[in-house]
Amino acid sequence: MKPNKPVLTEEQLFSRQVRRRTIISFAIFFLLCFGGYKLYTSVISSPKDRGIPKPFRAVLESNSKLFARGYEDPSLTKEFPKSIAARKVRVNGMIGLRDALDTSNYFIKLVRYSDAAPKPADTIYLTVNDLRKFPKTEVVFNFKCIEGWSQISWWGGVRFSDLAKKYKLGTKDNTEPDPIHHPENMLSYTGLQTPDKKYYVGIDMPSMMHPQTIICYEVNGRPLPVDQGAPVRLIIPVKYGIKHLKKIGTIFFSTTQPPDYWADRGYDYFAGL
Ligand SMILES: Nc1nc2c(c(=O)[nH]1)N[C@H]1C(S)=C(S)[C@@H](COP(=O)(O)O)O[C@H]1N2
Ligand SMILES: [Mo]
Repeated sequence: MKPNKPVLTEEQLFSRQVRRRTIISFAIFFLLCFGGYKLYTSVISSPKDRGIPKPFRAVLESNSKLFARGYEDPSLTKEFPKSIAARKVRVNGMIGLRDALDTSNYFIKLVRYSDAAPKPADTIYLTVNDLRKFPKTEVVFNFKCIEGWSQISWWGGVRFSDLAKKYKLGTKDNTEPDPIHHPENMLSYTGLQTPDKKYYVGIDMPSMMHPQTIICYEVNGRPLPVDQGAPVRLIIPVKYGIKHLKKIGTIFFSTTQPPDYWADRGYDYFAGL
């Protein structure tokens, strides 16, 4: 008869298990150390590419690609895809929108600058159809109201700077504006008013000439509704909502700050973002 295998006590079983696990842990630890060491030596001794080991060069290059793609012109307001623009665009502020206007027979008045006006300043009258003849510029940006809400919305119209070039606006001598080469010839401000003059804003000329500033006749690809400023409004993404005057009646130019509805009531004149 064979002797029975000795029966292990619970304590013996437990310490055997601990021993086994300790050995496995150490084995994994040494394997990882060895792997790390191998990786290190293989990277260090790998062929070089312009002075540094190839794997380092690869990481460097993928980083630089990432940052090249992420670069954005800091003078432009961030834009978004149309697909995420709000379908129902929020309406806020109805000052100057009350009187019914015949939008089919609507003219924006562009008043040319004339200092101290010995002769009356000349005025250009534009219809929405005139504006539609210019290249359309669209902007999808986060519209921010000073009251604390914001919304990504999509607007279309004509760049104010395109109008200014065509009609020679915004300069002291009524020649074509060239803010980069002849900043001294630029007037300092543009003023805008609703047809009833109840809402009015003043805009510094650099913001007015900004490439994302548009004389806007569309929202979500359709003509502006009345409460959004039909037939034309200002969209000026570098400013808070208070400056985006709805229902433009008159646009004029000045060396001094034009009156501004919310600045008159204690808000910052520039309301920049
Ligand atoms: N004519 C006119 N334009 C206006 C206002 C206004 O009361 N009257 N409110 C301003 C303010 S405070 C904001 S936030 C925006 C709102 O534009 P929305 O109604 O298209 O959202 O319009 C601005 N333009
Ligand atoms: Mo606002």
